[in-house]
Amino acid sequence: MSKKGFIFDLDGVIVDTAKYHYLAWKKLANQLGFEFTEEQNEMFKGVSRKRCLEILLEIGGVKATQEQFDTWMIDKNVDYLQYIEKMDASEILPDVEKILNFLVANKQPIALGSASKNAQPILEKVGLLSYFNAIVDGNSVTKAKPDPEVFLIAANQLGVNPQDCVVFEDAIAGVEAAKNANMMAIGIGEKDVLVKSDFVFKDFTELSLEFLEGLVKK
Ligand code: B16
Ligand code: MG
Repeated sequence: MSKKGFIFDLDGVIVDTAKYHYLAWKKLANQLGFEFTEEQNEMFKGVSRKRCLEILLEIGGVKATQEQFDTWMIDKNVDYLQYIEKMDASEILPDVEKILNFLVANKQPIALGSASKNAQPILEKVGLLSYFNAIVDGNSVTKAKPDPEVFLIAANQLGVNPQDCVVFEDAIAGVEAAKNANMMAIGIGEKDVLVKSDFVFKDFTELSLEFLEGLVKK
């Protein structure tokens, strides 16, 4: 089998932390005196914490000083971390381990490519950290998805050419980032949302090992 690089987004691909991000953002919105809906939270997927707060304040029509902005970023994260603290392996999305085990068994390098600054502790909590040969997260990038930076750094750390990398993503901006990096993008989610993906699967239960084997051999 040839050597490919497999790069996984975290939130929405490996674990569903969007619900915890939502609760933490909603709490902040309520404290500032406005509502924040689950529908609005969709816009936050794959988006950096800083950009999320900017959008949240736009939704609420709230103007912030730099000091308030920085404080609210910290408040939201402190609240979010309380949810993360309670995470365990039961929160791994269906069949993620099946895919990771197959890749390890076939000696395929694996990287994480996430916007989250909390990626490492989350992987530790759910017990998946040891699968990853490289971790590129919100602490190591300067440009947010759809910029390809996060995935290009991951390919570089794996020692694999970008065109030989396969990215699993649940966010539109993430799929765009993968395509901007000249990589194959596999959308995890809805076909009519992740339209720029090369392939889309609702979740990993729909992605067969035969399909994966085909990608490795390509
Ligand atoms: P943090 P991903 C993204 O992770 C989330 O989808 C997004 O909602 C969140 O705002 C972002 O991480 C930053 O997370 O506040 O933990 O640094 O989907 O790129 O794995
Ligand atoms: Mg995501």
